[in-house]
Amino acid sequence: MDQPNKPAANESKQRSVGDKNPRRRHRPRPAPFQMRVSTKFAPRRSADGKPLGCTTETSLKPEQMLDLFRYLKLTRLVEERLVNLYRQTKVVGGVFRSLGQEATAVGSAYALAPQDFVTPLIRDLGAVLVKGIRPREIFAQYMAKAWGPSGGRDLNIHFGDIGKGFIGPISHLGDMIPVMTGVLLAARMQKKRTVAIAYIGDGGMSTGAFHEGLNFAAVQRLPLIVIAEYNHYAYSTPTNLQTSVRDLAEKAASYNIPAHIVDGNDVIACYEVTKRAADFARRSGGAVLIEAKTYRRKGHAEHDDQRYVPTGEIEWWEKNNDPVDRFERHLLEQKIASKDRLDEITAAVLREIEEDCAWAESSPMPDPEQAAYGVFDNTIVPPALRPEFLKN
Ligand SMILES: Cc1ncc(C[n+]2csc(CCOP(=O)(O)OP(=O)(O)O)c2C)c(N)n1
Ligand SMILES: [Mg+2]
Repeated sequence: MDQPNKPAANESKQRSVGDKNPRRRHRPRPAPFQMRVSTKFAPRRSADGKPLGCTTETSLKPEQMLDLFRYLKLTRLVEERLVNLYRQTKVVGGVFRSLGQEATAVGSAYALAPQDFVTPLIRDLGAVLVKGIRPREIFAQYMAKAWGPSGGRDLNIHFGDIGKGFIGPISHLGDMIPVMTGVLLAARMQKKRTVAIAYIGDGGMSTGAFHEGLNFAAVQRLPLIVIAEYNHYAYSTPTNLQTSVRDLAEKAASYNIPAHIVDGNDVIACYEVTKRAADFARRSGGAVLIEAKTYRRKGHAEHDDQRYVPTGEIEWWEKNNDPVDRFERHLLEQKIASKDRLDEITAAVLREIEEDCAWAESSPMPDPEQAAYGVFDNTIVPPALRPEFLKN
């Protein structure tokens, strides 16, 4: 029988001699340091020079895979339409493309449950769409229209929808990591089993806010999944001038959290890795870092002519490692869908874009007076329509 005051045999061995502090006796010892980076779904070279496909190891059902295909196409084609609108000078501000890296945002966000949260960055439109935001909202937002989700107050994906689990990002890179950490702490206090993804670029990972946020999430064992997008550039700075680590996943060691390296252009691999991370996080395992290896085929925004990129690099990725081509090839080769079925999905996506873009274009621009509303809580403070001293 257990004797209440007698420590278990292994416990007494661990305790240092003369440790009289009863609180210290029961504190679990931190696990010894070990690198925990899984490379199970990391990029692989294609066997005998065959074009790359996707991983066949998946729990996804055929209908879910077609759903993923729809989201990939939707992301790419919504962005293509945004570029058209930009060239017609209808967009206010810049257009930021995720061309070539759509699978990272789509596959990862698809692995979450509806009650889970994401906070995407400019190159994660796919995650916004997976969270249920309609293309019409994106078009209206980019054109700063009155019917857009921020009513013309802000641009691109700088808006949110708490009900759909989408926390709008602010521009300051890295800052959404502590914000999402706070969201998860609040969820824990409310006894909710929410998991969240915060996306970050290779450049954004070098900020202080990133470190502070992830450190706190790790110490508190919060269910935060950080998806680090290794897309080779931050503006014009190549990643090797941005950080001295070879793999961004190595940074997990400083927080003693597990990490994965995933092929960010394989949508199934992105789903599988995030699903595993989400299950781990939800089981109270704590924070996880996922590094997605991908490539930014467009410049920072539409204005950027990419003159700093070595000749042939973009073309290589376009020809050999396009996430949409890879998935389409996979679906056909694995006989998950026929070419006709995929073409039908694409045609439906194009119809939706057509309809939603027309709706957004028909929206008026915001009424200037509206700028004064929603700055403070107008149930307490009236809108500051005109400062008193300007009234005469
Ligand atoms: C703290 C901070 N510093 C600088 C910027 C300006 N800025 C906006 S995007 C960007 C590059 C981001 O690169 P990366 O994090 O790799 O993301 P990517 O654009 O490649 O998706 C910079 C420097 C910013 N928004 N916030
Ligand atoms: Mg980058």
